[in-house]
Amino acid sequence: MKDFDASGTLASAIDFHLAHSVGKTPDSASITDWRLALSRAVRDRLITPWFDATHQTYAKDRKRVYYLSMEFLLGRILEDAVNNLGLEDEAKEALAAYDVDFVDVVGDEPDAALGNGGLGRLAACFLDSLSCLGIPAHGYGIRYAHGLFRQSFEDGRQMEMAEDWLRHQHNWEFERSECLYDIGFGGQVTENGKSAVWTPSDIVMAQAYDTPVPGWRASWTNTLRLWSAKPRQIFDLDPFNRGEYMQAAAPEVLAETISRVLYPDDSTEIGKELRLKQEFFFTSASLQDLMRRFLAHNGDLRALPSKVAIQMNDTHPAIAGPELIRQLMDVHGLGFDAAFDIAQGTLHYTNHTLLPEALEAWEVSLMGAILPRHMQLIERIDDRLARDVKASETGVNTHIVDNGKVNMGTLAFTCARKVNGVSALHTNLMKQTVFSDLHAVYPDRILNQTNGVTPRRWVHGCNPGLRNLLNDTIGTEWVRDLEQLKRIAPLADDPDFCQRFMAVKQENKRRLTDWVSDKLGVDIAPDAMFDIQIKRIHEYKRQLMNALETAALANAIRRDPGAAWTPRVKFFGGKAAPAYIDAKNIIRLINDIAKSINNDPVIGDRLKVVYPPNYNVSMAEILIPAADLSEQISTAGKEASGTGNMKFALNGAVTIGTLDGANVEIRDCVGDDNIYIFGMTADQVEGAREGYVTQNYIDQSPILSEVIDQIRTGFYSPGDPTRHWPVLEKLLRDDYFMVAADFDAYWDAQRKVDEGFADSDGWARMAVLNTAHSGWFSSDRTIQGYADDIWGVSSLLEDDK
Ligand code: 9GP
Repeated sequence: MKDFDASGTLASAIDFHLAHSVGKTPDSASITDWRLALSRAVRDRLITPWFDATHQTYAKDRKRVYYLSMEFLLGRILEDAVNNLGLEDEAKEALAAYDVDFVDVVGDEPDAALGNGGLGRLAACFLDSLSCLGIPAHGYGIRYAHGLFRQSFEDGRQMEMAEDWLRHQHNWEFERSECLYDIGFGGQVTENGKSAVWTPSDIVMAQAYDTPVPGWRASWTNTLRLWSAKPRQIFDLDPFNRGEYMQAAAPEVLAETISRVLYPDDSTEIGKELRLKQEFFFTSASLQDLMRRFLAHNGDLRALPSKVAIQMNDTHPAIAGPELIRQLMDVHGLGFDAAFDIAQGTLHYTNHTLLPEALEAWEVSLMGAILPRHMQLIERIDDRLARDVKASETGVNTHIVDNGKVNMGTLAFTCARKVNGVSALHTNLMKQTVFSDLHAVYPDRILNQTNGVTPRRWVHGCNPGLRNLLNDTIGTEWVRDLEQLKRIAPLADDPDFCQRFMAVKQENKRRLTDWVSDKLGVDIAPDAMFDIQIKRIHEYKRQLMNALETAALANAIRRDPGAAWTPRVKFFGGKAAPAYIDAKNIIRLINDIAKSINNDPVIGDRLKVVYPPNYNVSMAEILIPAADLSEQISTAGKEASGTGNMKFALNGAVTIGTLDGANVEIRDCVGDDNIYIFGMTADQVEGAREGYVTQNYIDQSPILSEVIDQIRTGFYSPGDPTRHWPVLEKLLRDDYFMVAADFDAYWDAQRKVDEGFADSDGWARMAVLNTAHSGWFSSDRTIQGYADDIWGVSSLLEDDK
């Protein structure tokens, strides 16, 4: 392949782009201008490996992976690319020559917040690992004009503002104005001899934008293709000529609404028409695109499953089943059974939650109105399921269309060759609960792939001190082979190594301390234990339990300030879905508790509470390396996996957690002595439901009772004593996530943590062992598992060995 890097240093490329792409001279350039110039210069370096990977994929005609996801929570891209390409020193030096700080430049980039939380960030880690492993793959998603909302606090209340990541030029993507597909909605289906003809009433176009995704040192580079909705007709000239400008722009507005904004709900779905349109929009465009690519080289549609593996990330792209069948039947002329078999051989489905409210189900009437042809096909797929159910002689009763709703989980399961959960516990619960009937009918379909995180961003990028220590101690291979971290395990008994490891932690804590003082004006002591819970605010994640424990600890300190308290700073971070009132009430309570504690001179530095607004990927990159304690305290059985828990352990934080999701595997890896496990197991949680009375648990716990009374009497909201009653009312009426039942166990575990942290040598040992035994949680391992057990694909890098 021709080398497009051309010659020249990164410095000369930055100079070139500052002038030619940004149109500025160094003396007039702002930080944003420098960022844009650096981004262009770095992107240039990706072109050769990108073309090369594409060329090899076509030349070798091997099976490809298509990862369909409504969300890709990428965060910042520039610094990650610089790291991947090994350009950090060069970039720093080039900018320093103009007195420009690299950290300021990369920090200027807005997060690409095209996701809500764990599911979207997992997809981003998977993209990184697919490239790192050299597996030919495309990510497919939506190019939302506005990502996840920006959060601020006003008097402790969450306020939401539209996010605007595309306001400045977005320098990573390539607009493909020629790559367009029609996406239909509504209309009629007529029978035309053998086949059906769907005539949509509305058509929008999906236009592609491509972002290269480099693997480590760009040895392989895949593509993230995001779809943006465009009108078929720019505007209506007749109304425009009459001066009716709003009406003239109506087609444009209507179309662009589809890709305008990310739905801000995490783990809960609301049956909104626009959401269904978004799902179909990106799924149909992606399937049309991959079929075009496949057909350019293969005449035989039956070969599709041997050349293409499609992964449906949650049920959001579950319409892929009927849509692929529709394309195979209505566009390519296959019969239903042949089309179903091909689709089912090609599609796979990952389930990410068992929470009933998050399992998508669309009204048949809505589905029929928006996608009439698909509704017909869903009924045929349901007949196929009925046939298999009957043949299985299991006596189970399961349908896709039930009670006037299309159950998207059942649809995705029926149309998929393999279905996976995201941690061992979650996969077992899938088999026992939500999918037990389908599991009985298709016993070989469900398997587990425990989630993972990319070590490139989550250690190498965000924790330079640890990166350097690891490089000095075990060499650099751990970046691509995280199991190498095991080699530091024996050093947990080496005081010198432990001291260096904790010096890195201390430096990260100092960085965070400065950041908190700068951004929030709160002074914290870097020697205190940094105890961090960062994730979406949701009742099942139990930030409320953490807040109540914080208030209880403050009471204990006030009672006996002279005791030997282990100083703590409790960090909270996370957004609540704008319509999730109970979660927003919890945010306000946390902020009020923080205000009261932080201003109490009796408590002083023994306890501080910090809740920075607008938690996002970039903030996680500052918080996680500085954590001593990782809070993973969800009600057992409710958190499918978690990935934050893995990032913390990898960066040497010790977990306090329940036996939920991947915490179970973290415990198995790091060992019982290096984690604080408390609370009910998933079985015990279900066992405790019958006859559960919150008040009984409160009555049995003087510590919890005191805090509840304080909240009731307005201790934390003196000017407005009833402010937090809704939180109490919900807790007493419906403590579904069993905060009260687990509270005392949590309190006791926290006191053990206090003792553990006070023993600094013992704590250092635990911290080192957490990092040493986190190799299993690399997303490279996860992706290798998908490649071997689900997709049947292999690395193209292997060919060169
Ligand atoms: O809640 C799960 C989280 O536990 C998991 O780590 C993540 C990635 O698998 O997916 C989350 N699920 C969702 O966001 C919605 O299904």
